[in-house]
Amino acid sequence: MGFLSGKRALITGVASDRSIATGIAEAFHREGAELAFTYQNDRLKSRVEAFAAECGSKIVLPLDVAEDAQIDELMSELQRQWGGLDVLVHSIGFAPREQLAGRYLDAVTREGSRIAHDISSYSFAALGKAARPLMQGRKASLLTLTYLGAVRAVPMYNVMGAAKASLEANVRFMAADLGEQGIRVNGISAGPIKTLAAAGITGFRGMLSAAEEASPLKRNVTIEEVGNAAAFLCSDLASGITGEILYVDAGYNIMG
Ligand code: 0WD
Repeated sequence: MGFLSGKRALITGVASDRSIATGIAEAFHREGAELAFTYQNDRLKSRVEAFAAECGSKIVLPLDVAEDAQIDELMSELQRQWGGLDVLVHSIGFAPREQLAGRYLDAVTREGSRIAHDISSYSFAALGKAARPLMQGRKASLLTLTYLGAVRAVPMYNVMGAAKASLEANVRFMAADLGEQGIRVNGISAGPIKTLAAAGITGFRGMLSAAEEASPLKRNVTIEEVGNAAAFLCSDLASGITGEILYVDAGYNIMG
């Protein structure tokens, strides 16, 4: 019996077989969780449906986090099908491509900043607000994915750094808010991994090789490693941990 058996988990952010959310879903499935998935748009629908089937899941629902109505509809559907929710994984990030190149103050605009913060940070609070009634009376938890650019001025990460800093603050405020109901909220700060979202960051290959050279483990991390840490954080094994950002980055962040 896996350490997530009996847990019903919603996984957002599966966009390809390389997505971090894919690694998380695989670890959750292995540990016995029952899964539901969301897809951002019709282009991704059949891919997510095929992957959900591999995980023994039939619940695949649309979700564009920019749309409040879709968030409400998603939660109503989960309430109808499951009658509650134990785990929500937020693995969603976006900034317009031109924001993630060149110097910060040259690239950043009011609209670029608004979109990055809305999709990458506020959406976690929005999902937490909407999921709260479904999580009542369960040992529930929420998890998001963040990056070192939240706390360091990583070149080209630009406005996503500001959005991730806001997301990490959301982890703390949401944890403080939901703790009384026994709901935990955490983040994983993952090292660079080659995914679709990462491909949009200018100089991403440089980030990969820098992490490989300078991290204590002298390599990059995998979606399987992030998945395993996520499974732990969302399980009752982590019942004493909330409001935390756990680095899964081969130790890169500790190096001077
Ligand atoms: O190096 C990396 N890959 C790292 C990623 C290091 C540290 C953190 N992260 C974070 C990302 O910032 C993001 O928050 O992990 C999370 C997942 O990212 P990923 O797995 O690297 O990227 P990807 O496979 O592209 O999945 C992100 C998905 C989107 O994919 P595309 O490529 O189609 O934009 O987020 C989803 C979408 O499926 N997404 C949305 N979902 C719902 N509504 C929206 C939206 N409006 N926008 C993007």
